[in-house]
Amino acid sequence: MSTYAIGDVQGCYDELQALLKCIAFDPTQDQLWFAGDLVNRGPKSLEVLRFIRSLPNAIVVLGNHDLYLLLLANGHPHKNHTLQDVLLAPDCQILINWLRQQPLLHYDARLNYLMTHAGLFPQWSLAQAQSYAQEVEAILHRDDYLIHLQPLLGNQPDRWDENLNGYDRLRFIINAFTRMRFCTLGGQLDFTHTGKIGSQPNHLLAWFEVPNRTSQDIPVVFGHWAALEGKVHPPNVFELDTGCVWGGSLTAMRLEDRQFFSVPALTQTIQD
Ligand SMILES: [Mn+2]
Repeated sequence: MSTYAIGDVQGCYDELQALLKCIAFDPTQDQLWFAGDLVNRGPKSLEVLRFIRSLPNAIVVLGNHDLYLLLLANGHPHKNHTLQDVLLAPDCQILINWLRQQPLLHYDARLNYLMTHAGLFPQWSLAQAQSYAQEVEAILHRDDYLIHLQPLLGNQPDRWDENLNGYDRLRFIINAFTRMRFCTLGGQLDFTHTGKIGSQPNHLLAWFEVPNRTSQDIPVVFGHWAALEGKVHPPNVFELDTGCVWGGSLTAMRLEDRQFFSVPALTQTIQD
């Protein structure tokens, strides 16, 4: 039995199937972890959702595009999406209700890996991160989650304070888990810079480069930051988004031995 963590699929269903063939995936033996952003920008989000939901034991954490789909499905406009097939599908609500039950964070104590979409906020311990993720998950699981969804999106506050409350608190938690890339030494999140390390202004660091990160001893698998091209490997930091939807590749990491597997993008899949 092997456990494979897979980066941002973003509707690249054909590449996902090619990747599973490449790793000789056996659904009765192996487990797949998905680092979020299952959908959007690519051509086959509907097929991706149906397939991953059908797997017996897949682990999924939510990414920012997955959260946008929850909003879209409930009538909120979002520009430049490729999610029309999901929205028009007869099983749209089934898929949406499955998606919103997925966590922001997954930690496997046996394997000792943490997975989130964007990473682990430098100031948080594992226990804090787990507890904060659960605060947001509890909202998404509520029958009335819809009325809370829209107020949860935005860029502020960009500094963590344990005393934050209400939507401000939940919004920071969501951003840390699903949108974080660069931040300051003091942990102020930046949502402007999305490029490679070195492309940012001097006062910003990749979240995993902040000195003395609280949880630097915990291996983290994450996606979201395609510009890193999966090439950045400080200790315990494993970025899996290799930009399939941008014409790059789709990558899986076998957690047991840290071996990587990639398949190239089959076509230029970007649609505006
Ligand atoms: Mn993302």
